[in-house]
Amino acid sequence: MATGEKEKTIDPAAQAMLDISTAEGISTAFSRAEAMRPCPIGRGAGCCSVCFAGPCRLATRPGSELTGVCGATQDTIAARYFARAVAAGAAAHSDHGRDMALTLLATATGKAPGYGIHDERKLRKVAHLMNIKIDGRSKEEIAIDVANAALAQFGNQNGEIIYLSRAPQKRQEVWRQQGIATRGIDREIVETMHRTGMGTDQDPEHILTHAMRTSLGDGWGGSMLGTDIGDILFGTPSPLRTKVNLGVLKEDEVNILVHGHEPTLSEMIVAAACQPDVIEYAKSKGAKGINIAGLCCTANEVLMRQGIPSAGNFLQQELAMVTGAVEAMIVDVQCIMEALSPLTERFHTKLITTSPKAKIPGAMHIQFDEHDAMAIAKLIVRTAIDNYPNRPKTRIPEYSEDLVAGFSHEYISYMLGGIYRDSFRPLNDAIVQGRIRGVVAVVGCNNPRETQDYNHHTVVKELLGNDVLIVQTGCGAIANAKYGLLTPEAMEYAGPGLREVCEAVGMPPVLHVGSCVDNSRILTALSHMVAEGGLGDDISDLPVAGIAPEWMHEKALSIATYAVASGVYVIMGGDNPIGHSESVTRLVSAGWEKQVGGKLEFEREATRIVEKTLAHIAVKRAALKLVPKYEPGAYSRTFVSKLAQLSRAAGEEEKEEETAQSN
Ligand code: NFS
Repeated sequence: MATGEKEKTIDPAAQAMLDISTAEGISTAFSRAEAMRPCPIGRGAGCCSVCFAGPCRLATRPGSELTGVCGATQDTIAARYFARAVAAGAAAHSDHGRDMALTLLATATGKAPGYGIHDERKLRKVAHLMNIKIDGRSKEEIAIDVANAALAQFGNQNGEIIYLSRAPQKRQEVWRQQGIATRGIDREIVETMHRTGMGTDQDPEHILTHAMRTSLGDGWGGSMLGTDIGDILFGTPSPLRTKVNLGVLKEDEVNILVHGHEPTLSEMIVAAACQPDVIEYAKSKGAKGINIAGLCCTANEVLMRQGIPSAGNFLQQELAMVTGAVEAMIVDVQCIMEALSPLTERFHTKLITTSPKAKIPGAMHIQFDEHDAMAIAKLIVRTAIDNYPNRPKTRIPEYSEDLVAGFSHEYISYMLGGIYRDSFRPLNDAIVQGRIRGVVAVVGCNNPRETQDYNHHTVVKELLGNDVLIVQTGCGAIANAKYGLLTPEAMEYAGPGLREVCEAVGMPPVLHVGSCVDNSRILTALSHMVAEGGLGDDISDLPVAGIAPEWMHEKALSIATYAVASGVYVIMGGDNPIGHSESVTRLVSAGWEKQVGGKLEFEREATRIVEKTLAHIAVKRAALKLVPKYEPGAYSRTFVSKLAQLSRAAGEEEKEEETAQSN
C-alpha cells in the first residue's frame, strides 16, 4: 500500500506519536517523505554520477536512446548503480563482522576485560569448519586462531572464502562454474568499486555477475562471521519472551535506547545497567531503576540473546524521542537518522554517538573501545541517569506486545529433532507431506514511502494461512511482533497443516531468527534442509522464497543478491530501483535465474507478492513431485481476494487520476 494522506502506519503507537508530531509541527521521516517526492529520474537509476563530466540524466521515459557523455547506456548505468549499492551493503555487514572478529581476538588475548567466550560449543564448531585444531587446546588458543582466520577472510586474494564450503555441494559448483565463488570479502567490494567507475566494466551482465560475487562475500562471509562470532562471544540464542513497541518505555525509570547494529557496546550497556552502584545512582536521581530497550537491529541483537525489549523498528527512532521519555539514545553504526540530532533541541534526550566510524553534528560523542568497555558503558549510563531530572512531561503510548524470539538455526534443529538427535528431518517430512507448503523469509526494513508495517503484516498473515512457515529478521520481525504474530497465539492464523506441525513440535509459526546479519542463519538452515534429503540437492530446489516488503537500505539489496546467488527467489517491495532499464530488470530476474537458479523481482502490492510467492512454491513443489499439486486459485483465500479487489480499485483510481491530469 502506498503512503496516502491517512495511512502512514498501521501501528497505533506510531500513529499516536505522529498525531503529536503533526500537532506540534515536529518533522519526522513520515512528514519529510510526504513533502519530498522521490526524484523520478534517480528513482529508477536513470542518472549517472560516477564521473565529473556529468551527472548525466538519462531516462526520462522508457526506451530513451540517450547516453551519458562517455556513451554509457541506460543499461550500463543501471547495472553500475545496482552493483555499487550491493557493494555498499556488503561493506556495512562485513565491517560489522570484522569488528566482531577483532573483539574476539582482543577477548582471547586478554585485552578486552568484561568480554568472554560464552559459547564454547559454537567456538569449536566454527573452528572445525575453519580446519583449526581443537584437541588439547584451551578455548582462548582456539579463539585466537578462529579470530585470525576470520580476519584473513577479508583480505584473502585468491581461492575461496572458507564458509562457501557450508553450502550444498551443487551450489558450490554453480558458483565456480559462474565464476562467482568469492575470493575475499574486501577484495570483491573493492573490485566492484573499480569496475563500476568511469570507463571500466561496461557490460551490464558482467557487472551484475560480479555483484553476485560481492554479495556472497556478505552472506557467506561478513554476515555469517558476524553471526557466528556474536554467538561465540555473547551466546547462541534460544527462545525467550520479551516485549515490543514504544509502550516498553517506562514512566518512572531512566530510559536508555540502544540503536544501531553491533552487539559489542549494547551488551556492555546492558551489563553496566545491572551493576548495583549504577542502579543506586539512578535511584539517587529519583528514578526507580534503569530501563534498557533497543531500536533497529541493535534491538534484535540484545533481544535475541538477553530478552531486552524493543521500542520498535526503523521508523520509530524519531517517535521514541517524541515521547519525551528517553534520557539517552546510544547509537553506533547504520540506520541512524541524522534527523535525530535536531530533535534533541526540542527534547531532553542525549544523542550519544559511540563508534569511531560515525559522528553526528550536535550529538555527544563518547567513543567506545572494547579494551575498556565496562568503564565506557558505565560512563554512558551515568550520563543518561544525570539527564533524568531534565525529563519533560512524557507521553508514552500504551502499546506493547509480547513476543517470543531467539530461534537460531541450532535451536530450530534441536526443537525439531530433540536434544539427542537434533535435525531438520521433521521439517523436511512436513514439507514433503504437504502439511507445510514451504518456508519463506520475510525480512528487511521499513520505508516511509510505504505504510509502515502494512506489507510486512499482510504478507506474513496471508502466507501463514496458506501453510507457509515464516522466518523473520530485522525490522520485519519487529513489525510483526508489534501485532502479536511472534507468539504461539499466532497459530490462529496458520493453515491446518502448518498448525498441526507447529503444535506437534511446540514452535510458533513465525520464527524470529535475529538481526539482518543473521540472515546468514537462514542460509545455514537452507543448507541443512538440503543435506537432510528429500527436497532436491540444491537450495534452488527447495520450495522457499525471500521477501523484503518494505526495504530501504543498500544492505537489503546485498542480502537479496546473495539470497538469489544462493538459489532463492526474492521479491522486494516498493519501487524498482533499476526501473529505467528494462534489460537490467530482466537480467536480475530471468537472467539470474538461468545463471544461478534464483531470481530477483520488485513488486509493490502485498497481494501480488503473496500470489507470486505461492505460485513459486507450487512450481518448486511440482518439480520435486510433491503433493498437493499446484491448483491455481486454491490459495486465493478471502483475504487475498479482498486485497486484490482493493488494489485493483486503487489502480483504477490512479489511472482515472492520470487520465484526468492528462486531459
Ligand atoms: Ni536491520 Fe537491515 Fe536498518 Fe532495519 Fe533495515 S537495514 S540491518 S532491517 S532498517 S535495522
